[in-house]
Amino acid sequence: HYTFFPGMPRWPVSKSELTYAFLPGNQLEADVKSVFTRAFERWSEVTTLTFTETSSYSRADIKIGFYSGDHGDGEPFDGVLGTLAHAFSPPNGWFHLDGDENWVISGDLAVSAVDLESVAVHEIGHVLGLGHSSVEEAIMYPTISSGTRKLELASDDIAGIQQLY
Ligand code: TQI
Ligand code: ZN
Ligand code: ZN
Repeated sequence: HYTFFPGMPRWPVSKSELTYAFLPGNQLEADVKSVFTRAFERWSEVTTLTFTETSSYSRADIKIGFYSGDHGDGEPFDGVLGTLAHAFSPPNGWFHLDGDENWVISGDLAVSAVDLESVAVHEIGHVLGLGHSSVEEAIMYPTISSGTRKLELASDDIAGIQQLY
């Protein structure tokens, strides 16, 4: 079953049009950006929320960045595997990915490779206010079998997000 963060934080009702931006300096390829577009779409399809990329990092609601090791928020990344990414509860908007992972966009999930889109869909759930789910099929389940991709929201994820928004 789905959970929320303590106190059930969410983005304000007045803010259903959320913006996101990529950390200036990350210089992401178009195919990396389209992974995030698709990941956001999965959540906008089942809510009244919309997600639009903006070039203003400072004004964006959701701030996406790839970082290595200690990056100043008290939650350092740890190199290959271990922690892959983290996101903070609303209305913080920070969505950080471990730049040391062997991120895969499409194709072979070789040993130690991590599927970017699967992680993005999961972290967006956190950015929106979902905690972890006990349902194994759920995107918000806290672990994923290595070498697999999990992209489809489960009915549990949908019930959780529709309770919040
Ligand atoms: N990162 C953890 C996660 O996002 C960070 C975390 C641990 C966390 N406990 C939390 C975040 C409680 C919010 C609330 O879950 S992770 C997976 C999965 C991670 C793991 O790097 O371990 C995914 C990130 F599910 F595959 F194991 C994304 Cl999809
Ligand atoms: Zn961080
Ligand atoms: Zn998680």
